[in-house]
Amino acid sequence: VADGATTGSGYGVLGDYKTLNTYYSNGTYYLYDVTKPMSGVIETRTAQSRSVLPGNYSVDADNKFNAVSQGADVDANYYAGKVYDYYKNTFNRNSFDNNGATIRSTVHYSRNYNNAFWNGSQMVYGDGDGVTFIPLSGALDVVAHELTHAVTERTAGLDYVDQSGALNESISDTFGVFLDKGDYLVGEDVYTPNKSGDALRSLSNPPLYGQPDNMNNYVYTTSDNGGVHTNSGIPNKAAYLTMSSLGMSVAEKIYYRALTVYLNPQSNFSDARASLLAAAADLYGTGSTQYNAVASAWNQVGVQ
Ligand code: ASN
Ligand code: ZN
Ligand code: CA
Ligand code: CA
Repeated sequence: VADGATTGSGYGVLGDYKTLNTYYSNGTYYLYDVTKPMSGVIETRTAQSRSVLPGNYSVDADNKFNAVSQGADVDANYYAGKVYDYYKNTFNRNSFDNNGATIRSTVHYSRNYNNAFWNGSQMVYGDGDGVTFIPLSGALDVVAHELTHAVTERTAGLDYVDQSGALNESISDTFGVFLDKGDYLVGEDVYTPNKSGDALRSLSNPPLYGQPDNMNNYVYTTSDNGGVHTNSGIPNKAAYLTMSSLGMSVAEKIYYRALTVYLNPQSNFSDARASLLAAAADLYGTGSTQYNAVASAWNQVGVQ
């Protein structure tokens, strides 16, 4: 049989069945999606519980990725494809670099690793310890969060420290919500498997998970690059207020234009307000209801 694109199947982290774009070569099937209109591919590898990147290709002998241990591999590739499709279909953005770059993920990173990250070249996912997290690629909003770090890096380039870093985090959470429509929570699908209803963060109610939702409560700290995962609650609340007031399809247009046209590496919260207002003015006009909703959202979190 010739090498080439095939269709396989598998089960995700949560046990959900899905069809997969796979690739056949030399008697082996790969989580390697060549079906997108990009020059690169969407591929997934496994670190096999070690910390060496990028690791070995995720493979299967019969194109049925149905072992429980393959759930992380399946979802990393499937959800990376969903995020690619979202940016392409919504903004005509072709991969994180807008030039069709390969989207690579490595799963089963380290042991009991309760995190995921973009390392400047690829996404990396732990399996979690089974108490705080299950394998983190099992959540579309987490995958969207990590891949959006790559988009931010290639566009606004927000420095990962202090207010610009908190904006960087907030942009990733916000696009996670745009992609995983239906809730304002981040990480709920993979967080604390023994406790339902909770999440890593909430955009509608940041204080529920220890984040400020107003400048009055901004946290000054030297840990976490100046509290980037804490102070992101302030722009996250502004994003929630914008989304709930204008709807997702208007809000995502404003956010994407601000990210790609107006924000820069040194942007602070006040600059984010101005960038979103400039984007809203371009799209809908100064003083439009959309423009005024952005201004109101940032007023409510204490950013002028
Ligand atoms: N999961 C974290 C994030 O994407 C990892 C990190 O701190 N960079 O923000
Ligand atoms: Zn992040
Ligand atoms: Ca969510
Ligand atoms: Ca939970």
